[in-house]
Amino acid sequence: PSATSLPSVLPDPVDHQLVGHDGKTTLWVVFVIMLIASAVFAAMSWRVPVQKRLFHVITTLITIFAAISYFAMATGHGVSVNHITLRESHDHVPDTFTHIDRQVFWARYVDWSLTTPLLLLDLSLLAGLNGAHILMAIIADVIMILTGLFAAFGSEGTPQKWGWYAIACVAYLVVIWHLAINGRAQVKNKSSKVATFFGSIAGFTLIVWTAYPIVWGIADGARKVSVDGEIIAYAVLDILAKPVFGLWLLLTHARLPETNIDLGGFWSYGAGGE
Ligand code: RET
Repeated sequence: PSATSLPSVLPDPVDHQLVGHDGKTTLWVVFVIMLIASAVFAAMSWRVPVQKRLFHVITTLITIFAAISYFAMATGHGVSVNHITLRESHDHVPDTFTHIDRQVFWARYVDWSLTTPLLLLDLSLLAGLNGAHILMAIIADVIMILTGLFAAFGSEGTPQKWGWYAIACVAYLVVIWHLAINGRAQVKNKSSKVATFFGSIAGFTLIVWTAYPIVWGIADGARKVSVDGEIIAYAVLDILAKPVFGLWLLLTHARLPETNIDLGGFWSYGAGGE
């Protein structure tokens, strides 16, 4: 064979971007943190009658889902490899190809599609949003997570990846709209202490949540960060968004009786009167 045909005989180079030791350790550590947080939140609910446990139930479920998802990822489940082909054109020789095989932990998106609606429910109930606005915020949120999952597996060099990402960002703006605009307007009907608390915890949520699409863009999108770096970044955000958020919410709920909501009906059915 002539020298020019050699490149096509050699296999294209493949860059394997996989989880390493630090990533694995981080996944296990966060699993344990989520487990402890779930136990603490469940224990905090024992001191209140069942009718008043809605925030406890929602918040404990959030960390339980996260613990399950982190167990999956730490043991090597809930992960797939995204095969990316990068084509390089040259002037006088045939195009060459580089391949990247990067792990995508899809278990995250399963976690987020269940936990972010529950986090929104916590905030919506605190603000006193009506059912219609809660439903729209949650549906926009689920669209955001699922289109984000499609973006994570989108092909390079087609509108797939960044197209899905853009759609997810629009859905995120709808979520923010419901939380920041409608939530803030609605919470004014509650006591000023509740309004102040909602302002703080919703502001915290907005900052933490907005870091997710930024991490995604740098790590998954542009692949400027290793898989381990991505795991560590999401670990920090997940701890802020779930255990820290939950502890703040439940501790404040315990000392601010104005945050109680009258659920009645199904929630208290058969639980006995006052
Ligand atoms: C993605 C990528 C596509 C664009 C956008 C995203 C937003 C994700 C968010 C995730 C929040 C997760 C939380 C987890 C709890 O622990 C899917 C990353 C907008 C906002 C709060």
